[in-house]
Amino acid sequence: MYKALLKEIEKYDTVIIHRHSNPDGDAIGSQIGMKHLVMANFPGKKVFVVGDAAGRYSFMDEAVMDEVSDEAYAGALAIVLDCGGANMVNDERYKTAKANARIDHHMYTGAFTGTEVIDPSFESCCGIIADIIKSEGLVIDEVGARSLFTGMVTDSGRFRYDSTNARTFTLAAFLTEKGKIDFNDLYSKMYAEDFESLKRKSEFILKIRFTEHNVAYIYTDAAEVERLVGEGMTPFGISRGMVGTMGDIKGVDIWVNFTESEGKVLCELRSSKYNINPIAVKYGGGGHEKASGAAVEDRETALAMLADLDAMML
Ligand SMILES: [Mn+2]
Repeated sequence: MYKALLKEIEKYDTVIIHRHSNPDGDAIGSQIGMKHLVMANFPGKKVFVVGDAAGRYSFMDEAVMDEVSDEAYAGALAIVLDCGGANMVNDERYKTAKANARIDHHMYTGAFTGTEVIDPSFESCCGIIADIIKSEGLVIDEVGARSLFTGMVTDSGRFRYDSTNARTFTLAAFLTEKGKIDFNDLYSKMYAEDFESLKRKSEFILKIRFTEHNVAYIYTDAAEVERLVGEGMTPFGISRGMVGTMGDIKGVDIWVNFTESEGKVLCELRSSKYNINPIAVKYGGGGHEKASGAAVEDRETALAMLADLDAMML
């Protein structure tokens, strides 16, 4: 599986690396890591990274995206990272490349590029790339190794979630050595929080409610979203950004964050114990066993989803 991808990279002089919108540490980390994999092992190629701004991961080295012309795609290989579906990819031009490929760790829902390396047993896309480097005997420089390590940390919840296993630590150790990683420096950048955002979180903590069987949820309606957007938040920042406020409540095994946005209700589902993915899929969404999302039509549908989650606790 890895060799087919490396053969593809070999064939093209230009490699353009894509990932999902609203990038997390794994999206940016895998993108920069992949760029350095190509630069270090396939010298002479032009390598670009594209997508929306790195946001809170701007502290990472080389997290500024490239401007790439449409013409550059004509003879290029586009590699899509950390995207479970075609709808997740930022910048659709990956479809116009001479060839395309994908590396991903989300649940497999069908191929949408030419050469695919998909393995949902990995905690992160960065982990797969690290495994490619290690098992194929490739080289990686410090920036590449640090970027990949960062994505492994963020997507594994600092080595906490299910998919964390001995292989995760073996690969993390491999990257630690290659990247000369200073954990204190890296983690303080990764988890630094300004006071405004801390205050914001406290607002959301006060909005937490519970179903009969202890599913925690937050519901933010359109009027509140409008007010919060006026104060500088984004619907995505409310939806994805605030679901974690419910993550460590004693006695709560499932939690969900509902956010009304653009006539729909964004739903972020999480669990520390149960596979909530089938509920997300039932409502047209997807993701991982314990972290999934969907966008449903209205409040009524969102509450039906909440009832389904509550029924899981019976
Ligand atoms: Mn990921």
